[in-house]
Amino acid sequence: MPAGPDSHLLLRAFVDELVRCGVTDAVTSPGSRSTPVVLALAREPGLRAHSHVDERAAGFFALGLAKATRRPVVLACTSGTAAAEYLPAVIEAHEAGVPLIVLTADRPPELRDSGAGQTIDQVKLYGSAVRWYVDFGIHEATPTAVRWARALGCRVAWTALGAAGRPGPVQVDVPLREPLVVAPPLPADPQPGRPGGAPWLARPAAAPASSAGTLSAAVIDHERVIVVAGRSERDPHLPDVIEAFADAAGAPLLADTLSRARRSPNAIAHYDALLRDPRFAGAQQPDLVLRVGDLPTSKPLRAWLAGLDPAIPQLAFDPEAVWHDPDATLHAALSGDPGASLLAAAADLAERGVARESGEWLDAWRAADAAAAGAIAATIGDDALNEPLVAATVAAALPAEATLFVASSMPVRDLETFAAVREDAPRVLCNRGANGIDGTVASALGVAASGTPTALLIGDVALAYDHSALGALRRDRAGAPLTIVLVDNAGGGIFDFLPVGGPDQADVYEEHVATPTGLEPERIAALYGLAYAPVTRAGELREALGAGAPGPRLLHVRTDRAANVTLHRRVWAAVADAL
Ligand SMILES: Cc1ncc(C[n+]2csc(CCOP(=O)(O)OP(=O)(O)O)c2C)c(N)n1
Repeated sequence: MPAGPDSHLLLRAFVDELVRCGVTDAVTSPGSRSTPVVLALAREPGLRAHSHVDERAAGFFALGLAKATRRPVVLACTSGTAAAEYLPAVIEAHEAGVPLIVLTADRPPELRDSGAGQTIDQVKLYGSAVRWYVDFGIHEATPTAVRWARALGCRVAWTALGAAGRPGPVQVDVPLREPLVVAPPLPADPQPGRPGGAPWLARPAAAPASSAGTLSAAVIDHERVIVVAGRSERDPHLPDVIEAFADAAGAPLLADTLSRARRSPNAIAHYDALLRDPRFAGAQQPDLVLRVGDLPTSKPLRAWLAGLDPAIPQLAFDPEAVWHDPDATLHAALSGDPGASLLAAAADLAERGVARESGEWLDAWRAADAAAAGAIAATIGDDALNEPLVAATVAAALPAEATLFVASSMPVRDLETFAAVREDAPRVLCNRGANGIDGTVASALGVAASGTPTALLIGDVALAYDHSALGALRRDRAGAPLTIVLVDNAGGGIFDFLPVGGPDQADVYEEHVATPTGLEPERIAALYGLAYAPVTRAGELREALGAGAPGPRLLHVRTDRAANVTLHRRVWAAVADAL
């Protein structure tokens, strides 16, 4: 009966192929059943193996690392509830299109449904949130079986990278029989990999499809084109191309910071505040809308797009058929690759002499954006920190080579509203697939583990939720280049904007909705060995963020929830006045 050495040989070949397909990182969690999987990963010279005690944190750490490196990251855990702890990260990866390879160690079939310890039904554990579920099975390590394991490794990697249409998570359930540990050395590989480090099964990239023809024809037929750019994390060249296209089309570019395109002369930074003004929103009607990436978070922007005359064509790139169209406004979901299509369309427009660089339409948006910027600056000030000023300062002060991870709730909204246009804007990442506040710290740690200096802008409830992920710092000999900027308004500040409170429900509201945590950030920092500093002035924050990337630290900004709502309302009024 196949057992210990067979599993090791097969897993070693499988992992070897993952590396040949470009995988560089794995995240393990402790257990005994998973030992053969963990050994195969940790002993593989081509992999960096990270360790997290808590599988929920491990999942989000891998997610952050996969976003930062744009490569699939492997997760490996033992059987039972350990595997279930990956679910939130798997869901986020599914929704956001992030490649993960989830290896769940399992009992062999004869130990299932028989009262054996730590055994649950792991078959298709993540339901429809994975691109593929596959059972590794238990095999004798014959040359044929090892060849199969090699091909499987490649299929798993290519599927995670989007071979089935869209990148995302893949689950490989790995049943293992005892003995789980075998004395080295292992027998020789019955089927070594292909020469030159090539994968067993290659998947040459196809030339990207283009929707350039549709696009340039649409632009030629319309004068008042608007480009809306939302979250897109995979193609590092996309912001350049969006910029070139908007320029050629003479189009204002409503660029969410998550698009990284808020940096060109066409970029309109303050669309959220501008579109809150009904006069402006009514007057500035486009005759063609083009969306690239996810739909931004801004409610006024979404409402404005939904409220446009249905005859106005709205197009969106959707090569992976995710159908982001909650208000059913789209006329066409373009199947071509956004980068290739926009580049070709911009060239086409230039060739036909359509290039519109500027004009009344774009100038009106630019003038309004400048007026909004002035009104915002005058209202939020530039010294004593408040929540909008924290977001604006972080966006302006981070070094260009840093990555900003931004938490859901007010941080992502404030960044969208208050970050200015910046030519060398740093990359911004956020868990916007399912908008959870869980796993934010672990995700940012994963980004930092890629080596990039990382700042995390986060609220106090989200920090309380996930600070245990920082435990990994105590075990990380290298020390993560992570700066946490904590906006501490003693509870979920976002709920103060919503009609969920009121004087009659104040007690229930505080206890069950706002949920101030009572945790002391200084103690959280001390627990995990982070440097700690309270920050009250924009200058201090700027200086701290600009100063390279020292070891992990927590910058603590205290704010007030009620004052924050008032300030936001004053900003919106000031912008409307300025227009
Ligand atoms: C896993 C999960 N649970 C609950 C929520 C609902 N939720 C959205 S925002 C929020 C409060 C966040 O508070 P905080 O992190 O302090 O940020 P602030 O609202 O103050 O900006 C909660 C609980 C969620 N998005 N995800």
